Amino acid sequence: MIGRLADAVTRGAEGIVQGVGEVFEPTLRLGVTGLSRSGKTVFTTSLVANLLERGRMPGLSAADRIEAAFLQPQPDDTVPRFAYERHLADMTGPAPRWPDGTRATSELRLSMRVRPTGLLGGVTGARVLHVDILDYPGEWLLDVALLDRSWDEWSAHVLARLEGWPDAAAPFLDAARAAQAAAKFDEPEAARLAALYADALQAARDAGAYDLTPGRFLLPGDLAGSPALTFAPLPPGDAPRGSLRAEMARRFEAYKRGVARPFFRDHFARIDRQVVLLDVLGALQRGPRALEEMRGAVTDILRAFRPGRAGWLASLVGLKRTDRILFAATKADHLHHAQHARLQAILDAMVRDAKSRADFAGAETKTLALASLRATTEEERAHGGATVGLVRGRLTDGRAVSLDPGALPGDPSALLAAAARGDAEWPGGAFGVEAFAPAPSTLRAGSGPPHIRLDRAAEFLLGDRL
Ligand SMILES: Nc1nc2c(ncn2[C@@H]2O[C@H](COP(=O)(O)OP(=O)(O)OP(=O)(O)O)[C@@H](O)[C@H]2O)c(=O)[nH]1
Ligand SMILES: [Mg+2]
Repeated sequence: MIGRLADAVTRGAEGIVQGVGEVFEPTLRLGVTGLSRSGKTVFTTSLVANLLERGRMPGLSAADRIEAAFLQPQPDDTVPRFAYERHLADMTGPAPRWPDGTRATSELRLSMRVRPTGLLGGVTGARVLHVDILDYPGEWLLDVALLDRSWDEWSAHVLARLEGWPDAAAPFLDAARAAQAAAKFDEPEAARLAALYADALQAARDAGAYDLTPGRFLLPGDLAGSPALTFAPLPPGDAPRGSLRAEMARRFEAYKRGVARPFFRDHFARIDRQVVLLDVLGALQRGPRALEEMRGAVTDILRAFRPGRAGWLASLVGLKRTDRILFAATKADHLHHAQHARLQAILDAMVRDAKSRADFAGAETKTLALASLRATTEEERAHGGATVGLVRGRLTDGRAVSLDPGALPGDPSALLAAAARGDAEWPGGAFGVEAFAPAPSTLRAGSGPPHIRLDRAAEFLLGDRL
């Protein structure tokens, strides 16, 4: 309780200081949210590059009023800086490659000097807007699902979830059922169960599961091996003092208090605008169950954030109200543009559902199909009297190919229904998406890397504040 109060007090004081500064130089905190591999790091890198060099941003209406854009030291001295230059060089150089999965949080501040519009323009001179962006491992986002659960609730929830992935979880589930949890605590036994649990989470994730906590078990960062990460869920039963079950429960609480809550408090508190990235194509490829898992995970995350109002997470860590939220289906360059409307329609249907379950009151939302870094070009070919839209690019194994990615279904509700039923296959057969590598040497003077609709995303997220 005292910890919570102290948090609230420091947040309050910060708010005042920031409030005074904001009169002169407004700051916009952009939350780039998404499960692991959804495309956060690529999005952040390409957005920044395309705001620094605006040649490919016709959809950003304020683009010609931006007199200068530059990177500045970020406000939080204790968070590593986002390795923007390295990521950009990796993705756009002569032998381009995608960035590695993110293993820790990092932050970047982009500042733009903007000429105001209208009559005041000549009088007041240019203004500066700072945009702060945070990058983090997507796995850690899943922890919103454990913050409001007690040890017993959490254990019951994850054990029930793991029952649904028997191939992945059998060794752990057997061990958890056999454990002498009311007996005296023993560190090697705790470590053994924790290791089996971490393996089960990893295997279930590889099979398409999303709602798996704690996120740090999938990606420990610098906490690997610490007691806060050495616990596992156990079936209900007695928990006498000093028992294995009592100590596991204590460590779970320590994880919530010392790891999960500070992460959300420090990084999600003052978010003004959110972009939620979804690898819808990846989930389609993995099948109905993966799509349902993704929809469920996004719904949970949004319910915690309750973007329009302050949700339960806000009462816990002091979130600010987010007034705009963009949902983006990433990697749209895998499809010919004729299919983009269908990708967006599938995303629309998923989000509509999340919206009806989360409370969006007061937050403006939008959906887009985009590619942060366009790795393909398009071509049309005559085939049997019809024209087929192909995408051409280099696969990650180096082969140059022209592919017909096929058509997405026109009726998203049939897809979502198959997902909700837990069908093993899609009604119209499987979707295949090949992994393209970024195209070599894509940077031109005055322009950022090639993209699809990143300018529209920027317009929605930042346009009114420029
Ligand atoms: N073709 C294409 N692939 C993309 C694009 N953006 C991301 N990808 C693919 O998606 C992968 C994951 O992208 P990241 O930006 O690293 O994902 P992330 O959300 O930062 O993932 P974590 O750091 O693990 O949470 C990349 O390695 C690419 O293979 C895109 O615009 N086009
Ligand atoms: Mg990343």
